[in-house]
Amino acid sequence: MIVEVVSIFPELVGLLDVSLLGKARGSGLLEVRAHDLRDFTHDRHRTVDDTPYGGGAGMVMRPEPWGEALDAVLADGPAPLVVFLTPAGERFDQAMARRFAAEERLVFCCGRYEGIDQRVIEHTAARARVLEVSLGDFVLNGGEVAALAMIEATARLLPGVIGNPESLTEESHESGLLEYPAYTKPAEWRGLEVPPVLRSGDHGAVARWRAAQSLERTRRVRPDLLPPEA
Ligand code: JDQ
Repeated sequence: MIVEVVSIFPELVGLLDVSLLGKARGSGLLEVRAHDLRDFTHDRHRTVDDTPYGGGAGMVMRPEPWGEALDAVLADGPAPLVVFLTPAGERFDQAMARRFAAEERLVFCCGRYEGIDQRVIEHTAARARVLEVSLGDFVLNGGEVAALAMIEATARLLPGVIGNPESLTEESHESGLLEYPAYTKPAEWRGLEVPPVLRSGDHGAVARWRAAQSLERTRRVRPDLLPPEA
């Protein structure tokens, strides 16, 4: 998979070099390329923003550098899915991560300030598959951190990136429920015991306990994930 990121902070993409993404990239399963939006400006100050039409606080990203950057990125390679990060987008979730993981090429467009002139999205949608996507219902200062989270969620689904395929299907959000609690040694720590069922050796009892814990936790903290009458 090829992932490209367009941003005024392309150095933030280097954070992906740690963790499992290091493995993914080292093995050639994933290639991440960062593009500096300012390389597509032509004025001495490498200006990317301007005041908003209609008034209001803050600045908006001008369309010309974005148009030129996307001309360059879209000029060659496989037809990508182009993702514009925005708090006003469709919410990212595990199902979307699965769809992203099935793509040959993804392009993440990371705005700053109050966002990108909407004509850039409209123009790009006329020549590529485009999504406007939000990481969640909170406001970041720009798209980069949201893009990094989505790239990490996507990359760990690529075949070969994680050694144990069971660890992907058994975890939170793949089952539709939250994960059951995890424990390791020692069996007693600071007066707190590991639940005895987990040390019983009864695999059926362990599976039932974990399923009950998942359901109880989901009801308590994320009832929105359950079917209406569950
Ligand atoms: C941008 C901004 C609009 C502040 C500029 C570009 N889930 C999520 N939260 N925030 C973002 C995504 C996000 C993505 C791209 C961004 C925020 N900003 C800052 C934009 C209103 C207020």
